Amino acid sequence: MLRLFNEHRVRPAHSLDGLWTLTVEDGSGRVFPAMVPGIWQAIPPLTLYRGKVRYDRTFDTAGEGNLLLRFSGVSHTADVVLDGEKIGHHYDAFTGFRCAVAKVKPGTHTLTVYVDDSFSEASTLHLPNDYYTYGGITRPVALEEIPDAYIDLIHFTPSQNGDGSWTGDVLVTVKAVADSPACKLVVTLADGTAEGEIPALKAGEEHQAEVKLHCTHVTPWGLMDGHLYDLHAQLVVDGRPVDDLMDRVGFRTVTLDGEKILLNGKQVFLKGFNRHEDFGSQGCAVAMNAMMEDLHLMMDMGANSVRTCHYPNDPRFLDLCDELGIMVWEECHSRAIPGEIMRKPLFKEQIDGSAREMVVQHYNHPCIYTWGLLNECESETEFGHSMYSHVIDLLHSLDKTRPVTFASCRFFKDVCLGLVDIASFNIYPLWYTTEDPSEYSDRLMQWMDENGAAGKPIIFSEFGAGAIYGYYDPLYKSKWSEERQAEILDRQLQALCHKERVSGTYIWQFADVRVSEQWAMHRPKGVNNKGVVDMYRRPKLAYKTVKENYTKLER
Ligand code: ADA
Repeated sequence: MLRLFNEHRVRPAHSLDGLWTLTVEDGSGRVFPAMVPGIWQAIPPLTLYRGKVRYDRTFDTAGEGNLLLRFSGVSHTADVVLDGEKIGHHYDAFTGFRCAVAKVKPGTHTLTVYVDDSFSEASTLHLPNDYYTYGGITRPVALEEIPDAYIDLIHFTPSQNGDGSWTGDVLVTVKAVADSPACKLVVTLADGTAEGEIPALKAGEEHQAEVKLHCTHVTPWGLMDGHLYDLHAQLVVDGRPVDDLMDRVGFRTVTLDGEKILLNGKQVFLKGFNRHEDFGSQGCAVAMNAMMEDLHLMMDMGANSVRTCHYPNDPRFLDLCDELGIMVWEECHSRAIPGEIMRKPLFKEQIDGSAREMVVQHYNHPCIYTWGLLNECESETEFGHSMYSHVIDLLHSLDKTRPVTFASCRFFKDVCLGLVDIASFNIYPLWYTTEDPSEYSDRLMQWMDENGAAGKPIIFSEFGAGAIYGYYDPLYKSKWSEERQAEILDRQLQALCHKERVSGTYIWQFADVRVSEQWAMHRPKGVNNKGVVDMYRRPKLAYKTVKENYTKLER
């Protein structure tokens, strides 16, 4: 399943997860059985392979009908072929895509997905970086049987009324894969029901219907107190449901009151971690039990928030955050993109794609409180200001309910803080620099307030230190020792978590992650070792330090 829950009660849906055949497209003719979801780097001869492969599998259909193939994530470029005919293309590992095919004949079908994880002119977001770009069909795949007109998307926007009741604005997008008759829309949520009309549609057309639900007896979604409700949309023809789509939503509002972040009108302080999707030998194809293990570990340390550095996450992880009441800073795919690449026309196309797909696909998650963009990119130049302004405008146009932020590292020269709703900086005092964390953060915040952040919340979106798991040096606490990391994190947390001007802190980082070959020179063992746990979630000494700081923090 692509989600934590079954998205359909009416539409037939089938998982295509499991064993596919992988053929390496390097002229070697090598063939391997490959698990989907999964990374091909988990196949020993392919651990260092970067390039093209093809995945093949068959499936059977009993009668003629329309099919919808849904991919939750392919890393990083996919070309989809059904029975020899190309039906889809997608760039970027971290957002999903779908391919609709009309009037497929009954029988056995061959599905082929060409996957490319190479670094090339065709990729401006997936680059050699301080995280690893894996290769594979890395998130779940589903095959769904759809009528001529089907429900493509439902967006839910909650608002609270003066009497404490809630209103849910629901926008349903219906697409026609073939000419379709008019039908009725029925939407149910909690104790509310609403209906709408969908007109007859021609193949390729789409229609958006808005309905409003009034819900009186609902419990708001809260921090570490997630309350979710099934939002169910159905298409009905002659009294018979012909299609449906279900999501799980929460009644909550995120607002900013000057320097404060409010959840349902109440100020929150975000005690967070930065978390890459990378778990031991599974790479970015993180299984759900591993996602839950990560969340248990973060909650055990007293965290209440996660930053999805530096890309949209697996919807199942967001579903878990929804269920647990964990607040999420999700950001579109970009980490320290070089200026010359940002200036390519292709970059604008690909960053727009990541931002748009992130918001459209993840809009309903109550856990997401802010959209982030362009981590540590060129925010100190006029060109950078125009690019940040463009992406921020796009995010605001797609979602009028959530604030926007980005994590800067352009100290004392950033020119984009005036563009955002929440001002955020990544700092590494005592690791990359020698400044005292408290003095440095005070000086930086004063500068921020003089340069666009005044009257806005401030978040320290990254801080931390490296430690090689198992390297102890109790006497000298030398660099890369676990003792040094614990000491630095303690001083950083003591400095940042107690300042009134600060609305949130995100430790860099939750777990060690593999980095690109090109970064390995700067990263012992080819790993970013700033995790509080290692790649296999074995706690370092800093685990206890973080737990003492976050669990004792009453804000
Ligand atoms: C930056 C960057 C992170 C990571 C970190 C580090 O702040 O945003 O992705 O590279 O530095 O470990 O140095």
